[in-house]
Amino acid sequence: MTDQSLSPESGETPTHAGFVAIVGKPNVGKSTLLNAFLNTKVAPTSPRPQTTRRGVRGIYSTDTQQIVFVDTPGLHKPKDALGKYMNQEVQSALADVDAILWVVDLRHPPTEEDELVARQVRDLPKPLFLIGNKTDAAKYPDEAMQLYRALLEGRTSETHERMLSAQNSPQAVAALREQVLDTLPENPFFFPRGSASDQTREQWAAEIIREEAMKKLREELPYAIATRVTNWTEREDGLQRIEAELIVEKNAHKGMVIGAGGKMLREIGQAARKQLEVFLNRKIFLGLEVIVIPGWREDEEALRELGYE
Ligand SMILES: Nc1nc2c(ncn2[C@@H]2O[C@H](COP(=O)(O)OP(=O)(O)OP(=O)(O)O)[C@@H](O)[C@H]2O)c(=O)[nH]1
Ligand SMILES: [Mg+2]
Repeated sequence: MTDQSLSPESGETPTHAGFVAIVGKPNVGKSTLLNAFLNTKVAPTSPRPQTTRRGVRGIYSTDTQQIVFVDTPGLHKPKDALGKYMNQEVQSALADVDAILWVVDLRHPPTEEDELVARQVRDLPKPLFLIGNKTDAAKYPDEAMQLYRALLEGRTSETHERMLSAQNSPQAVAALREQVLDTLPENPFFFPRGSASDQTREQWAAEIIREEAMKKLREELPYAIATRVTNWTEREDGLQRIEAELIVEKNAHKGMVIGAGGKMLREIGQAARKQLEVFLNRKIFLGLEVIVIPGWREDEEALRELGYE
C-alpha cells in the first residue's frame, strides 16, 4: 500500500518507481555510470577491476518517478569467499529488479567474462539495456557493439541499446536515464524523495577511503583491504572528526599500507579527506589506523562483520 510519508503528494497522480540493476564484468564503468546518473558520488570507482564489492543503491527521483539503481560488483570467476559473496550480490540484484542495464567496454571485443554476463541476462523477461561505454576512448565502437549485441542472439524480451561515455557525456547519460524512467512500473516510492543512497554516511565514507587505498596500493594489496568507519563526531565549530580502520590480512601487509615513515597511509588519508571534504562541503579530520584480521577474505564471520553479508 502507498505509504503517504513516502509518496510525493497525496493527490491523484500515480507514481512510477522501480529497481534497475547495473551489471557487467569488472572495470567497464558501472559505478561511474551510477554516479553520472545521480550527479554525485555514491559508489567508489577506480582503474582496478573488482572495485565494487557490495550492491550499492543510488536513488534518482522526479516528482512522480523514482529509479533505484543497484550498482553491482563486476561478475567474475571468484577466487575466495569475498568473490563468491560479490557474485551473489549480482545474482540477487538480477532476481529482484524491474530492468537491467548491462554495461560493456567498447574499447575491446567481448571476453569470456562478458559471455558469462550475457548468459545471465539474455533470457530474463525484463527490459534490458545494452550500454556500450567508453565511446570517448574506443577506436571501433560500432564493430565492438555488434559483437556484444551478438551475445544476446535469441533474446525475445524488450531490449534497448545505447553507446555513450559515462565519464564524458552527461547529456547521453541523462537521455538514457529518461528512457529508463519510461520502463518503470506503477509503484509507490521506495525511498523518501531527496535520498541519494541506501548507505549510511559511515559506509559511504569507508568506501571513499577504500577507493583511495585501492588506487594507491599495488599488486594483491588493493584486494586484501577492507575499510570501516569506527567513529564520527562533530565538533562545535563544525569540524567533522572521522576515525576509520584499514583492515589487512597479514602483518606484512600492515607495513606496506603504512609505508616508509608512514608515507603511504598519509597519502591515502590526504586523498580520502579531500574527497570527503568536497562531497560533505565541510572541514574533515580523518584519522586512519591499520589493523590485521588474519585471512579475512576467507573468513565468513569476518566478512559479515565487515558488512559483506
Ligand atoms: N575513458 C573512459 N573511462 C571510463 C569511462 N567510464 C569509466 N571509466 C573508467 O573505467 C575505470 C573503471 O570504472 P568503474 O566505474 O570503477 O568500473 P566498474 O564497472 O564499476 O568496476 P568494478 O566495480 O570493479 O566492477 C575507471 O578508471 C573509470 O574512470 C568512460 O566513459 N570513458
Ligand atoms: Mg564498480
